[in-house]
Amino acid sequence: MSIEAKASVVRTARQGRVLVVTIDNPPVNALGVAVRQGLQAAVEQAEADAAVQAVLIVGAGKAFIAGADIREFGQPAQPPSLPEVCNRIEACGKLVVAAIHGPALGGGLEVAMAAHYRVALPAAKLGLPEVNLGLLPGAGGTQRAPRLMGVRAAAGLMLSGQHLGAHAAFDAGLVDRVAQGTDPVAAGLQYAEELLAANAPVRRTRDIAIGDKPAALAELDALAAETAKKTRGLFSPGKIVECVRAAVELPFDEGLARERALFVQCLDSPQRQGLIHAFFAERETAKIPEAKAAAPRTFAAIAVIGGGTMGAGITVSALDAGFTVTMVERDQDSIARGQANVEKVYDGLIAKGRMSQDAKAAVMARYTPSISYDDIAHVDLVIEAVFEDLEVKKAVFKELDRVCKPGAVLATNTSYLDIDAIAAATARPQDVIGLHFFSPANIMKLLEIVVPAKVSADVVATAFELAKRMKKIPVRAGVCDGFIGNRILAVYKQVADYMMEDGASPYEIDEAVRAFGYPMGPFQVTDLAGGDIGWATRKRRAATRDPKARYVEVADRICERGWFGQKTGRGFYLYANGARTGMPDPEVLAIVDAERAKKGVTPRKFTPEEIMRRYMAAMVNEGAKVVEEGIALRPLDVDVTFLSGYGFPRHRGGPMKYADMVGLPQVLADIRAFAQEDPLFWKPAPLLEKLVAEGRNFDSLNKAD
Ligand code: 3H9
Repeated sequence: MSIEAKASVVRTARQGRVLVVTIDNPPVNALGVAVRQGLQAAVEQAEADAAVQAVLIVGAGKAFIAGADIREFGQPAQPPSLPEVCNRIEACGKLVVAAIHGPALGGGLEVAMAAHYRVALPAAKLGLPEVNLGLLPGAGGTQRAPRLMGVRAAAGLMLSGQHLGAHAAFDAGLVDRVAQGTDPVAAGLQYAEELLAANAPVRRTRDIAIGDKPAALAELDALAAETAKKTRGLFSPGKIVECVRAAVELPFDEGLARERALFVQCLDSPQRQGLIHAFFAERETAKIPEAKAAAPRTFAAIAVIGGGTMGAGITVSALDAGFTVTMVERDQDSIARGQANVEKVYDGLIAKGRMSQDAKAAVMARYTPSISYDDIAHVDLVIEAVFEDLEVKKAVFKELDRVCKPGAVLATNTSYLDIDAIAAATARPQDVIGLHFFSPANIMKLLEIVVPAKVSADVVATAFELAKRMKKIPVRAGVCDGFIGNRILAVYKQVADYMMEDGASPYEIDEAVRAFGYPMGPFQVTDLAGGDIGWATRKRRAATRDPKARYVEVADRICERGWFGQKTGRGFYLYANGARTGMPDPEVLAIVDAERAKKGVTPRKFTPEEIMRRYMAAMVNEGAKVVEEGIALRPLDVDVTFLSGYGFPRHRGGPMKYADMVGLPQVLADIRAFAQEDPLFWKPAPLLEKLVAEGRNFDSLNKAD
């Protein structure tokens, strides 16, 4: 790093008797090595200059400091370390004030807590979100936060990763004052001058005593148990509680040493790798070729065709993002149901005290029900969410083509149908795109943006802009049966079926998948979604299925009995008296046994590890095919699809990152071994073979331009 670069990321300027230290390291003032060096040098400068009586630390741009530079983790450490910098700030013999006007997160808040006084402006956001990255606050945060805000509140802040606004931070004891305005230099200088005028002492957080230690320790015991239960399988939350315990039990410096040791353990954990991969991957998915090639079209008025569960969820998403929405249904009864579906969401919020009647009325004022396509001639963007049938959708698009103004974006929410064929039903295929929302659409973060052959770049850019306004995580996908997510799902679901027929019970499979970190196993998901949906798809595909391909009939036998899962009280599990958690069903096991007998299968045992090896190998292999065919732009797009739409455990980073961590040679060896039993199903993806031959991993493709 050159001297000029070091100088530019941390600037100092004396204003009267206050040395203003400005961190200017776009985009978020992360604490990279140059910033750490600059901060330390600024403190030395202040100590050495007799004209300086106080130091003011501020951030340039929108943030105070967003934390350590996450990109440096896993790289060789470069001095000074952030804990050293924080200690140096705290030890300063002159008053140090931090003025916070934006995000002060992780290491950023740790810098602020090492300062002697803190003032927050209205847009400040304070938090210790390291837990979301598999880490703990490692620059004194676990020792200083309990001293400033109390043991319970500090542990809560670190375990939740939540951000506090200026007033909440003041109430919590994290800041000393809330100032008005947006200029941290003005607010900070005013505060520093007042402190100097009042002869305020240098006040070090490390010197604050933690009161009532026995009570605090008892609270921590309870919290440790609760955390172990709630964050099942996660490494850093337990370590955070240990650090807070050290803050109570040990002198400050010993507490810091304990924090350091546990921080390094977190840093070295695979969970840290997985979670940081997820953080960056979610930001990368929006970087697509079309966004560079074209600007989004302007849009404000949206139409949603269909008022079922999906249409209503999309409508709520659009209303929440501030758009006007016209919902179109085929008749009065259907539109009444559609409107009721929308209102039900808001009424639920009102019942929970999270929305007022007035707020609901204000949102619903932007909603217009209609039973005529002619009412949407003015809209800028249409999202079709009708029955999943190609002919039905084509008919809708013919109507849209007839009524919509030129330049309107026409989107379909299909989850697997051929969007090129839908686009061909119109005279304007350049305006037609896929927007695959996930149910419930107002809650689920994933939005697969499916790009058909003839769509123009500005329509793709518009879809990404819509995702941003709706606070969704967009992933660009190509057209194929099931796009990225459902295509891969179909394959690993098949493997689950094979294992069931070969000897593992559905309950053992679900348990192994949950132990891996999923909230639910595949058979539980089937019961939740409704077995009839998959059954209909299987019947539809029966004619085109390869007669040589293995086909497991257990699910069909279950559906034939009318057992469609939770909604019918019975599926793979039994749901007695409307229970939402199912119980294993001996009759299902008998059906599985009968199918095995029919096929002449002698059941064998599967360990949870064997189950997951097959499950993941199938997922990764199909993921590699999806990347190779250009259905997903990069492996990270597959990762984000599964993290935000399919419950893949975030700390494992997504299926492709997981494969990288296991090692691609291992995954390929597994696939080749399984291929001995069923070569038709287990065909190694050529991309996987190529990467292994070249000694590369999937991540090397994420970095390629
Ligand atoms: C830590 O502090 C550990 C310490 O306790 C101990 C150390 C010893 N580093 O999100 P955005 C990039 S751990 C590097 O789109 P927004 C981001 O990738 C850290 N880069 O903007 C993106 O880059 P690009 C604890 C970072 O306005 C760009 O900045 N802190 C970092 O929606 C804009 O980001 C956190 O976990 C970083 N720390 O949201 C906070 N942060 O343009 C993490 C962001 O190339 N950050 N980038 O895609 C955030 O929560 C949000 O970024 C923030 C802004 C709220 C700040």
